[in-house]
Amino acid sequence: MASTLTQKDLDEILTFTIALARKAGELILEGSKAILASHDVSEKKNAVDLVTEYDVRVEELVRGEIEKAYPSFAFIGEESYAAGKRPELTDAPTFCVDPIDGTTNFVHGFPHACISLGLLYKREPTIGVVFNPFLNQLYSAMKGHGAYVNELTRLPANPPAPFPSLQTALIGMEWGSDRSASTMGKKTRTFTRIAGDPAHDIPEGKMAHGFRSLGSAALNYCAVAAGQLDMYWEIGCWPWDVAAGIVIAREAGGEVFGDKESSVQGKVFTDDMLWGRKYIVIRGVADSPQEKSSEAQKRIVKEFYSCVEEWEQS
Ligand code: LIP
Repeated sequence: MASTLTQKDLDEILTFTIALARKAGELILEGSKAILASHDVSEKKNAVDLVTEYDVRVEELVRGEIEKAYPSFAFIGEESYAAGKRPELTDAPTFCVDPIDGTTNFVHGFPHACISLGLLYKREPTIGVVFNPFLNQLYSAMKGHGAYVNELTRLPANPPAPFPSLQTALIGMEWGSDRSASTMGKKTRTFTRIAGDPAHDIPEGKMAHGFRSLGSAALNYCAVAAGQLDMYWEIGCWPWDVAAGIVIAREAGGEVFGDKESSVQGKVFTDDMLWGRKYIVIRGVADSPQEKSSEAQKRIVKEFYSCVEEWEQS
């Protein structure tokens, strides 16, 4: 296949990727039964950065199918990266894959784990497919062509609500794998500012409606795309956690931003932020006579980042 993709090529790639996600889902379900019986779990960076043989087997399955169908495409995968592969990101079509996103959930039998298959084209997140086989929920999107759940329901499923402030927000937040005193202090102070009650001794508190910690970055993006979460922020994810979700969220009217400095300047996500490991995604917001959706999203991100103490992820 030529390195320049036509719309027909992209349509075929999306169909292939959806079928591949479902095939990988079968192995994930098989692996869940096996791991819940064997409890055979390994550690990567530390005791909360988990991996199983099925993370590796699913990635091998997916990589093999991609190499057969699209031998000229590049491949970035979580477990290949962990094994030392450091592919350079180029303009070439590149699959960016997390074979099991939400491995901790997978290990515990908590049914919020998925495969995340993103296609980067000219470094842009262009196709995204996220499949949770435990709940049979498949999210898919192509840049400029909308986002869907189970291929039929366009996202967001309901008209986007206004987003007056953080006070009305249900926010995806994760504890991640960096549990050092320094990082935990910044996380908990950030969480306290966002959830705290300004009328009860937390003067900068935003008293947000709440946090949800699903344990899967990709599924958090899908929840934002579906309008179930208002936003999701995390420091420490990798490109394979977010590549597919960025397409799905954006095609559902959402917007993605990067670190505090760029977000406060109103800069939306660009491909140079892909390896930045600091990401925040905001759901679509209804345009109003006073404020367009994009303006509301930038306003919310600035309000959010006014509460954040950032750290550099190891
Ligand atoms: C997970 C991410 C999640 C993060 C976890 C973990 P994995 O990816 O999706 O957002 O909080 O620490 O990194 O490791 O399950 O593929």
